Amino acid sequence: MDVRLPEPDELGDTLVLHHWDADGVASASLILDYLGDYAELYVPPLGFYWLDSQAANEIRDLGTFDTLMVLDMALPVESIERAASAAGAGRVVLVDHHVRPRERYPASWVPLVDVRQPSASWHLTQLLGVQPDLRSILGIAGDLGPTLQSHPVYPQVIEVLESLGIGVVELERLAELIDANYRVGDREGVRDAVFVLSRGHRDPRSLLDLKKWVIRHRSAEAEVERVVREASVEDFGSVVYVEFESPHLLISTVGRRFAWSREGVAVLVLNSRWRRGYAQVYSRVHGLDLDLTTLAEMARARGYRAGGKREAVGVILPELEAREFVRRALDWLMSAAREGKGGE
Ligand SMILES: [Mn+2]
Repeated sequence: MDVRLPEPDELGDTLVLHHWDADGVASASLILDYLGDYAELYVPPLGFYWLDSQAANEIRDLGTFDTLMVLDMALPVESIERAASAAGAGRVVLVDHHVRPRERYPASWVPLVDVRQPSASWHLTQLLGVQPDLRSILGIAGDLGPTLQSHPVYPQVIEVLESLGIGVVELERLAELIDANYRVGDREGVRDAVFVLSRGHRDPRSLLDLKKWVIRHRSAEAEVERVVREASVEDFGSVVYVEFESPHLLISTVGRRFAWSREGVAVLVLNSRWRRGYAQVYSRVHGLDLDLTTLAEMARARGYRAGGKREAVGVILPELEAREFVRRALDWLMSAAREGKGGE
């Protein structure tokens, strides 16, 4: 396939819709270098992997664009169509590294999707043909987390770090500081982080001391501690059920904490009151051979948004239907864990 990133004058006025995490923020900052004044940024409602009519209205309010560019987000095709139509954009460009369900894109779209890339920021650096900088590797650190050092791209990350005079620990800390904006639910903060990075990426040390990020990060961590302390926990042996309430995006952090605290366990977590009438459900196995994608299918069959992989899945569903779904999910997990290989 011979698809390339169109030149700025081919793209024209471009609305850049980007993911809220460190990779999305870093990628948005990189594209600003390329598009300059032709770009406007849009951060979708945090934590929702689809666009509703409210999002479409927000996009409409931003004006009219020639191109919609979607960075680092595998939104459903209908959501992207909805955004493009709200923006009046005739062209759609996808820059991404997520695995997507088998779907066909309209012929006018430019899908620059490469699932072998460690991050959208690294992918974009190559598409732009520029020297990798802090932003190129920030997305990698954010997305790969603790697996960064065993990834084939690691030597190239080190090279960039050496040129900047910082180490891996500082890079990981910086990705965490950027992520703190979305974790506390600060959408403006996510958008602002793009500009902060654009101004400060040559001086990473100054970013590490940025007070607003440090404070948000501390409050995100404090909320995880509170939730872990106050959650109601039911221990069924190989299945653990955890329930709490928080407006923060932290369910996967909490789920990992519980899952990694013992061997051979399936954890089911419910955030019973999240945002806008929605609850979140998250499940993760650790040292237990269970395929959780079945849970995601159960959720989708009920019309809920769900995604994930074999070892971890997430579901967003109406608050009022959450307990009923959780009961069914627990039933399934218990019988699957009993039949599974957990008892060896
Ligand atoms: Mn990414």
